[in-house]
Amino acid sequence: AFESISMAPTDPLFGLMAAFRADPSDKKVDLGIGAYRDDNAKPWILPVVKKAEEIIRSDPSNNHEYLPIAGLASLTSAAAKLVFGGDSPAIQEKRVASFQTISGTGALHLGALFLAKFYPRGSNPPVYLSNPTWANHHQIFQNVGLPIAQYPYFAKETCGLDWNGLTSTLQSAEPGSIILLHACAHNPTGVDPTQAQWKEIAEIMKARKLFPFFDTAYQGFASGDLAKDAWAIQYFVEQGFELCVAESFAKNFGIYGQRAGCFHYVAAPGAGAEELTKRVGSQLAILNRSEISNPPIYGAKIASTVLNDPQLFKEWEQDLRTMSGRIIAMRKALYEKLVELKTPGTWDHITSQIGMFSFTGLSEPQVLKIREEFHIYMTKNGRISMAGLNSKNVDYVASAIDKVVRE
Ligand code: PLP
Ligand code: TYF
Repeated sequence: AFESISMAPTDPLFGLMAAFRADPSDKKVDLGIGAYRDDNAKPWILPVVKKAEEIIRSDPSNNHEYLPIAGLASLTSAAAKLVFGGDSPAIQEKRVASFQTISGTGALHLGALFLAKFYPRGSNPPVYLSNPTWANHHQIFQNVGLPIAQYPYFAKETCGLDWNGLTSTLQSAEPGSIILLHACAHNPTGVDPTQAQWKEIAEIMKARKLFPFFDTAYQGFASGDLAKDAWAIQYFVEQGFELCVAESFAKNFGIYGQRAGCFHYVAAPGAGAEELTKRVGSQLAILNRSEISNPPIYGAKIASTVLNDPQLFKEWEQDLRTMSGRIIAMRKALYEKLVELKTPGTWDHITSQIGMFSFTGLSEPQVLKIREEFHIYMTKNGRISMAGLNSKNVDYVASAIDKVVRE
């Protein structure tokens, strides 16, 4: 049946990881994948996660049974409080439907599927993705048959936000269009709108009747402050939007492979909101059941144990500050070394960008050259994962950048 099937390209990011592993050089540096590494370039199990695992294992009632379709209730309720705030009126008014998913990717997929099936498709308005965005966004929304459009996001000249491009595109977007927004620590650029800019974005979206879908994969990981990293979402909820959120616990708990995440639907305030949320939830349950039956239990228990215990929660915040603090220190070290070397160009964006990634501004030929000559691996668009930098390799990376920029 599949004689004419074409060969799909390999995933560029996973290809980059494989090329790094195959490189025998002892100088090699992995700035590819967005996963946290400690100062010895090793994966880091958060101390609070180790504690939570001990608690789970020593609980005599622990088992490996199936979770309900909507997932672990103690996780989904704590996850909602984490993104929307502990005293969120939306939660109090019971207009939030929360489902545990296969990490952030699964949350995006459940949301995309729900939108493809139930969002009013009158004139078939598109889902707008930022340009650039996390490459998987394109596939996730395309795979459920939704039309894709893009809004400009990154200004090459400044390595900052393309504010005019962004706002003029939203202003001319067809009413009803769905706008995918990165809540914080934009992947791949590391560029976030300011709070004043978020307010303007909300104003335009309200006036143009655009539908927000937030992707939050870096809460607490970006600034080290959980509330600050959720500010944009909480502002939009406060403004009365009906919206969706895809929440990942991969990065902020360092439980990547456990696939813990949540999808949230929030109804606009007003009469009937609670009843509408129940109906939406009933349909989400059918979708989750047909896609995954029920979500995985172990990562959910880890996150739930930490989120529901005030003492562990405090320790988690400390671990988040350890990760975000090390990344911010590496940004500063890289910047200072480039300045010291008088590397041609401006490098302020290295320290003004936020989160796991930095868009260096290096061109594709420069990226390939730095890989061949210096064994430093980054994605072709010049994105580096800051977590791959450490006190032992940052000077080496800076001098390699310096050399390819001068060539
Ligand atoms: N969204 C963005 C922007 C991401 O960068 C990521 C991970 O890199 C995700 C979502 C979801 O990742 P996961 O499915 O591992 O939670
Ligand atoms: O580095 C990035 O941008 C991510 C990494 O399930 C990643 O794409 C890898 C696997 C996954 C989610 C994210």
